[in-house]
Amino acid sequence: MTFDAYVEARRKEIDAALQACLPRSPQVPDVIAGAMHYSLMSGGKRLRPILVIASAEAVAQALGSSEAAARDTAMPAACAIEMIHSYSLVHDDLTAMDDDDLRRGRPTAHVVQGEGMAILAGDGLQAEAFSLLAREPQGHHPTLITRKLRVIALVADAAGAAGMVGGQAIDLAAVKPGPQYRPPPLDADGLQAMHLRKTGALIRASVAAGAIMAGADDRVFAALDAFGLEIGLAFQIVDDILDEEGSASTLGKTAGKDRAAGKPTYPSFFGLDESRTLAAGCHTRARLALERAGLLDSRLADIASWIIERKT
Ligand code: GRG
Repeated sequence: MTFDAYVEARRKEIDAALQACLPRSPQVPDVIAGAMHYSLMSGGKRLRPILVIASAEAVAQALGSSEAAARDTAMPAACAIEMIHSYSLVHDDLTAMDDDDLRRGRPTAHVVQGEGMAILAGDGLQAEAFSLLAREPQGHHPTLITRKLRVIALVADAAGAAGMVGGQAIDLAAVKPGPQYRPPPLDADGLQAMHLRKTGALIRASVAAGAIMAGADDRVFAALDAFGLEIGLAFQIVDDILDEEGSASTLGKTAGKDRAAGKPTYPSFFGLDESRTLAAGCHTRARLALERAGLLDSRLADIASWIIERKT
């Protein structure tokens, strides 16, 4: 199967699983079910859930176990992480944050539903994600329960103040400092730390969650976690580059916003050429990590190239 066909197949499975696990009326009021559906089912790349699944498949490959079974076991984590990602985009687009009116080529949630309902849709998606992680896959076997608990803690850390929320807070404080709080300007290390948290943490957690659900041993887990860290950082460096170079029609969101807002980004610190070199360095280290796990021939290697060569 070509890589494009692989991505298409996984996307279809993930979209079907997301559709099936979204809460609906009468379990939840129609109005919030619709708002959550609008943002979750709006055709994103599904990079993070594909990473969860590909990581689980890679571990199954290393263990000589069933890749199909690994996919099924990892699917709830894949859906939960996509729900958290979607919530973060809804909240990031709010006027109090990045103030954007275009996302995935469509009007943003608060433009369609109003600011308050968009906040609630994000809150609902986040809570639903953790409910799903706790519920699925069902079973009482201690190994399964241990893996699920590990994933819940890992995803909570990646999504919370130590991860995505923390990174977003650094970003927000740099662009819109509070009336009583003005942080010191970021240096290059601060920029990297912000990116590792804001975007990197959830991507890293995607790889780790798939590995845990598929039963990776400590050696393979450590290598995959190092891989996740590198591609998480690379993703945000490439995103910064695309924001400078892209157009709204290709990106599906407003282009050139970072520079206009005076945001700290890789191109604003290092210029475009050096930013590309830094992303390539992450790619090299990511591949070395895969090599350590004996997984250089897995789909994870293709996904790393996809991130680096991304045009939209
Ligand atoms: C609001 C707590 C909170 C966090 C927001 C990640 C983030 C933190 C905000 C997103 C801001 C942003 C656009 C960052 C650039 C990197 C990024 C996450 C891009 C969007 O991810 P893609 O390209 O989106 O995977 P799709 O639409 O394909 O899912």
